[in-house]
This record gives sequence, C-alpha cells and structure tokens, in this order.
Amino acid sequence: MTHTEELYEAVLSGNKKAAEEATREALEASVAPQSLIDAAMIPAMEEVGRRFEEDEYFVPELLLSARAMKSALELVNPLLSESGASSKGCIVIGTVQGDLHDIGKNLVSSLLQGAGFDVVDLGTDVSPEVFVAAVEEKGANLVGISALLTATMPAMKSTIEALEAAGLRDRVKVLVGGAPLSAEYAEAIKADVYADNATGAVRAAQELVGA
Ligand code: B1M
Repeated sequence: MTHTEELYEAVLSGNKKAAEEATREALEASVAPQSLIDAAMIPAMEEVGRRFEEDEYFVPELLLSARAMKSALELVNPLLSESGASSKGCIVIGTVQGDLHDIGKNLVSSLLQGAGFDVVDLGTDVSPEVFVAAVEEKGANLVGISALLTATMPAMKSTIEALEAAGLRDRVKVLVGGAPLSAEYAEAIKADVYADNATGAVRAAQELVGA
C-alpha cells in the first residue's frame, strides 16, 4: 500500500495513530501535502458520509474518522499556510450557528492563510452577532461562512442580514461554502460568491479583493 492509501484507510477506519503515522511517512517521502488532502482525506470522508447514509456507520464512527482526519490535517496545515506573502486583506471566517462541522472550514482557513490573507477563525456554531462583532473589531473586508447541514443553511442568510442591519454589508464581501450549498442558494441569500472547495475559496477570495 502507498502512504496515500494507508492514510485513506486510517481515516476511513477512524484510526488516529495510523493516520498520523501515514501522514508523517508520506511527508518524509516528499508526497505533496495538498495531494494527501485531495487523494486520501477528502475521499475517505466522502466514503464515511456514504456509509453513514447507508446505516453502515453511526455517529461514533463519524467522530473517530473526523478525529483521525483532524490529526492528519494538523500535520499538513503548517505546510499549506507557509508563505511570505504580504496581507491581501482580512477575512473573518466561521461555521454558522447550530453547526459543528469544521474540517472543511479549517482547510479553507489554512489555504487562505497560505495565500496571504489575515484569517480570523471564529470556530463553529458562530452566531450572526459574533460575526458582526468580529468584522467591526478586526476591520475585515471579507467574511467566510461555512455550513454542512441543510438545517443550518438558513443561518447563513441571517448572518448576511445581520451584517446589513449593522451597516457593514457595503464594506465586506461575503464568501459562502459547504457541501449542501449551491451557487443558486448563495445568490438567493445575497452572498457575493460561492466556492465548492477550498482551493476555489482561495481563488474566489482573491478575485473579491482584486488580488
Ligand atoms: Co455530520 N453530517 N452530522 N458530522 N458529517 C454530514 C454533513 C452529512 C452529509 C452526513 C450524511 O448524512 N451523509 C449529514 C448532513 C445531512 C444534511 O443536512 N443534508 C450530517 C449529519 C446529519 C450530522 C448530524 C446531525 C448527525 C447526528 O447527530 N445525527 C450531526 C450534526 C451536529 C451539528 O453540527 N450540530 C453531525 C455531526 C458530525 C460529527 C461531529 C460527528 C462530524 C464533524 C466533526 C468536525 O467537523 N469537527 C461529522 C462529519 C465528519 C460528517 C461528514 C462525514 C464529513 C464532513 C467533512 O468533514 N468532510 C459529512 C458527510 C460528508 O460530507 N460526506 C457529514 C470533509 C471536508 C473536507 O469536506 O466539509 O464538505 P467539507 O468541506 C469542503 C467543501 O464543502 C468546501 O471546501 C471544503 C474542502 O474542499 N467548504 C467551503 C466548506 N466550507 C467552506 C467555506 C467556504 C468555501 C468552501 O467559504 C467560506
């Protein structure tokens, strides 16, 4: 098995130690960090999601796989965000209220940092008020909102409305993403742009600030 295949299996089976080991060995063998994410971690989490839908996996398995992926990502993240680029702007990013999924959002944060943005990551379950306060405090010019549940997508709209109500909407561009979203939904809630993956998010952010 290649290191990439070992990492895929480790994330799928929720084996944190094996995931860390496979990641370390892959990096030592000069496997590109981004390819570990694209060819092992994301496909493994997709398979985890499929098994969950088919009632082959349950919440404990989701948690174990998420923990294994997070540990592997922690080893890869510093390499993704290594960059000497000067700041392209400040982005306040978070997962919407009611939603605890943060693996994709963390990936987006790391790549944005790597691309030279100042990233203020508010974590998960972030209320509209907390987004507004952070934009005001940090003087951000971008807001990134992530949602993984259809049930929490409406909280994206509430967040954008709260930015409007606080008189900040003209000052910030809003980037949204997350598996259940679509470009149509983003347009309907008056976001500026939708990205369906982390590299797309960086491209979109760069376009929004004219970089
Ligand atoms: Co949950 N979960 N989960 N989960 N989970 C999903 C999302 C689900 C699709 C699984 C399924 O049924 N197939 C389903 C949602 C169904 C729906 O609403 N349509 C689901 C469910 C139902 C739930 C619970 C309700 C389960 C329960 O308790 N009964 C519960 C909800 C808890 C809550 O949030 N309130 C729950 C809980 C959890 C765990 C805590 C166990 C864990 C999360 C751990 C964590 O994140 N720290 C978890 C996990 C791991 C998943 C799956 C398996 C994997 C998600 C993931 O990390 N993917 C997921 C199934 C799936 O997606 N296949 C599932 C890997 C990640 C790299 O991809 O997050 O899509 P993703 O991010 C991508 C893009 O979407 C995009 O870029 C990223 C990189 O390419 N992107 C952005 C994301 N954010 C972006 C922001 C941007 C731009 C792009 O700009 C700002």
